[in-house]
Amino acid sequence: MIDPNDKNLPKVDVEDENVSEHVKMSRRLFLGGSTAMVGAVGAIGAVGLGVGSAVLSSSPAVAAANAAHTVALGELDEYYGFWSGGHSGEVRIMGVPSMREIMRIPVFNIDSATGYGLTNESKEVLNHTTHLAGDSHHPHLSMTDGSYDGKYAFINDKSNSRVARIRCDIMKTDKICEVPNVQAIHGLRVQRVPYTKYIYANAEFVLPHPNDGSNMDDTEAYYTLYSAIDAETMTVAWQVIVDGNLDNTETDYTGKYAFSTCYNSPGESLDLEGSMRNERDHLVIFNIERIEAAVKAGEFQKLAGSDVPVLNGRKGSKLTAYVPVAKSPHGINATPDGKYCVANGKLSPTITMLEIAKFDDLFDGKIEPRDTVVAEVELGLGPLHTAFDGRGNAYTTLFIDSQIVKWNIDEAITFYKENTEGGKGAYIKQKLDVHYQPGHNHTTMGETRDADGKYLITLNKFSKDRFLPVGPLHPENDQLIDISGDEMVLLHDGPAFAEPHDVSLVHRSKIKTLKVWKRDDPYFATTRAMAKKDGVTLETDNKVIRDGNKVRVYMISVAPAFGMDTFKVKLGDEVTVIITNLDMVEDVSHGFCMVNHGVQMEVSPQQTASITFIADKPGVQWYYCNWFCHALHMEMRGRMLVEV
Ligand code: CUK
Ligand code: CUA
Repeated sequence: MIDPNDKNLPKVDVEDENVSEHVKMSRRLFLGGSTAMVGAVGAIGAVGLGVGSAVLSSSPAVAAANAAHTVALGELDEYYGFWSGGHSGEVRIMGVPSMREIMRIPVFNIDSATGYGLTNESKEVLNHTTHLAGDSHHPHLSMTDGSYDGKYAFINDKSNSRVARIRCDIMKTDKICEVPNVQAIHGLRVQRVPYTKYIYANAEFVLPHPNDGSNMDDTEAYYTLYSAIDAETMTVAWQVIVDGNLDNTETDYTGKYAFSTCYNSPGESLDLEGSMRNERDHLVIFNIERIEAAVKAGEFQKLAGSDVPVLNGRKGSKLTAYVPVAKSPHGINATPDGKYCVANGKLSPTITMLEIAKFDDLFDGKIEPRDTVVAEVELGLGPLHTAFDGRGNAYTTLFIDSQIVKWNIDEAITFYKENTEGGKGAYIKQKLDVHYQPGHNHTTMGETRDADGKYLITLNKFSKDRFLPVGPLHPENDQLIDISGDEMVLLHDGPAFAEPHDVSLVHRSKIKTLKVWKRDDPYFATTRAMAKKDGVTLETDNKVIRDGNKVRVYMISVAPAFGMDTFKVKLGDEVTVIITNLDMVEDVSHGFCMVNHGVQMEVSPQQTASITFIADKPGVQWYYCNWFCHALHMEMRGRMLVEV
């Protein structure tokens, strides 16, 4: 993330006539005319850059937009928002435009409400990992023919190099892939066309290989890899070695190409200064057909400790192409018509726009890498991510300027081609102040063919003075903006706990969830197999099975009672409690909590859930239902009698 105090920030010369007025303007205001202001992060937003801002006015446009976005009591939102939870490790579902938080989905974190990370079913999902922490950045849903198909959501874990899958019918994490040979999975996108066969994942940090401590000083030999993960099996299909540090990634609308922003293009710099020294970094384009052919032809190696085919995609390889783009590119976003992708410059006031149809010629050697560039668009300071409305406009977050800039794609291309002085900056339609320091933004259906240009969410890293103070740690501020008209209108401030990086906004017609679990759900298939071995029918039996010092306690639950109000074990036994909720009524979830044992879990209607613990305390140990289910919910309890 950019520190506005950083002395390495792009220096914008306000006297330079090649720098357009709006950049000078924002830079001047950022500097506040005196160096004393440079350190005043808090002042950036507070002074209000005021370039075309409509935020605080009470114009008819604002009033109309506010009325239009109101979701009346009892009514449902039009969109699901899948919010990443950053280093909380989870995913959150918000309703848009109401901005009501509807559900949390634990993914890489422990969750005491649902028992995720504690139950046997969730431990299986987590591969019995010891890492119960995560840093989730990029939630993206599976697609067919370039639009959401409602099957899965995927999200990366930067902190433990994983990718997780969430089933959208039950909204639970159901598989996690640990990516070998790399550290810090950051960028993540799905294949859009013809369907999501692969999830593409960037590993950010370069490493020596083999990373066994033998070659840590040979920094020239460090590299990182790009991974394709099979969306069904959630295993890595292949990896490609690249030059530079991979940042974000994106795919096209044909299925032929994926592309990633890379900073630190020399590849060998491990420190901040070195990684910023190049004037240009690059976009690396992956030719998926060629990569798959090379895998088939056996043109790969394997790295120590994994069976994944690893291909060479460094500069000069036929599998990749490297296109120089604006310094330290961060976000990479494809337009909904599939024509262009834009690499956001971060340390440059510009973004680089490439024409995807030219990639064929590039790989055939007919044109040079820079021939794919159709515009360098000057927007303002700290462009990080860009979203689209499907009407030819783009919306880019300016981290340092604390603004969203709306610009017209065709006009920017024409301006770049003709370089008409009079047209300078005319492609910019509006700059709207946001509060403060935006990272990602996302439009409704904006990463699909069905971009509908209704709302934009901006995920702002700082909230400063916008909410009641809650101590040194502040929430972030997720703002909702109406983009349906000519003018962007800010509608809503949404405080958010650490740290939504990214969001996907999905029309509600695309998501079909189950009302109650299906009894044959694969989520508890392992538990069902265990019951079968024990001769237990989950749906009817209340039974205690002893197997040495292992005890399996099977019981049903029907509001407001467990199938057993007492069971006996011996001190030191390893106890597994397996509960099957026979309630058919939607919303009647039960829970199981064994007091003083760190044991709790959710058992929703028609679900089976199990949890294992040691009976390490003698005597009476109470258990109870911890999800409010019935007027007699408090009475839904029982005793585990631990004999010595
Ligand atoms: S990154 Cu956080 S603001 Cu991880 Cu997508 Cu750009
Ligand atoms: Cu069952 Cu509360």
